[in-house]
Amino acid sequence: MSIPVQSNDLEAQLQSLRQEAQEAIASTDTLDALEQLRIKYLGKKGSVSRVLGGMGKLSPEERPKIGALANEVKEALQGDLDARRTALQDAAIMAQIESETLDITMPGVFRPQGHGHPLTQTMNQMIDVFVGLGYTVATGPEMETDYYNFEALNFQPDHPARDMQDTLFLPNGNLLRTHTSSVQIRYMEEHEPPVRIISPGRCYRRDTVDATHSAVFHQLEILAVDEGLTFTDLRGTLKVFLEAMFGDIEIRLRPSYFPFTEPSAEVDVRWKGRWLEVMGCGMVDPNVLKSVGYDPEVYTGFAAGLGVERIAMVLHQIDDIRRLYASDLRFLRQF
Ligand code: 2NL
Repeated sequence: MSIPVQSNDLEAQLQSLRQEAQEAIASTDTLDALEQLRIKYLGKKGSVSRVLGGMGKLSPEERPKIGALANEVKEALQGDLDARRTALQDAAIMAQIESETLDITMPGVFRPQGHGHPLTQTMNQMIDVFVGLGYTVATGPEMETDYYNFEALNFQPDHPARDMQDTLFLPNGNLLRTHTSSVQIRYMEEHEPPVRIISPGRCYRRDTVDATHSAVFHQLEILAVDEGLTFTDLRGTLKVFLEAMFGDIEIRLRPSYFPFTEPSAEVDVRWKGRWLEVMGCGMVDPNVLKSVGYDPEVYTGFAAGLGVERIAMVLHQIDDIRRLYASDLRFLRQF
């Protein structure tokens, strides 16, 4: 017969266990170590369970007392573990906040603010005026066929612009577009009137470079096709456009010639006391309308074209076209 376990012994064991565990919990400073303590004291095979294992040897009267004490110790330790866990987690968050604090009073990294190139600015300004008038921006390829660059635009086979001296032809038989009219031909092929488009873009000519000529330059063309459009509509549209660009100025139209318009005119603006030629224009030649499948008995159209460099040079009093391509910041920063 085994000697009955004294309830005093178990009580003392539980009390000292509680004491020991509470000290251990209080001095733990990592969550991992805390978890190890939970396993050690409250786990299935932990210290408290081990003490309770001895209860079988107690007398029935003593069991409830020890059982109650064991539960009390368990709950107390669980409470201590929870409180300690919360404290450690809070401390970890505080440490993280502390280490990640952003000092918004620190001076930032200086990034110089750039701006558009004067050519781009001029181009955008012009596009804005026409978009405001309800025009759509059309773009197309810079490498073109003879058909889109010349034939559809009513250039005769022997027209001087088709000469190798004037146009950059490519080994594959194509060419670099000499104007953006080709874009408008492509657009008309795909759309029925009414047409209101502008075609801005880069063009190429076999020019010897000097103060006013560049082999690469930029054009903006304007095209409207509808029933009943007249030369008056053309003049009115150009007046609104040129006043938006140059301010309150007089304009003048002089007779001229283009293969793709009839009649044709050069447009001058009264600028700083002189007449300055700024663009060409005219009524779309019936042959051009026919080549895109429009009936010239039903529709009329007006068109105009200008060199963006020229407009930028007039507006900003730039004396040499080459300054626009030299990427000299001392020049570009002025705009
Ligand atoms: C200039 C003159 C002009 C056009 C361009 C055009 C386009 C089509 C049909 C008819 Cl699809 N005309 N464009 C018309 C007149 C003048 O440009 O001096 N450009 C720099």
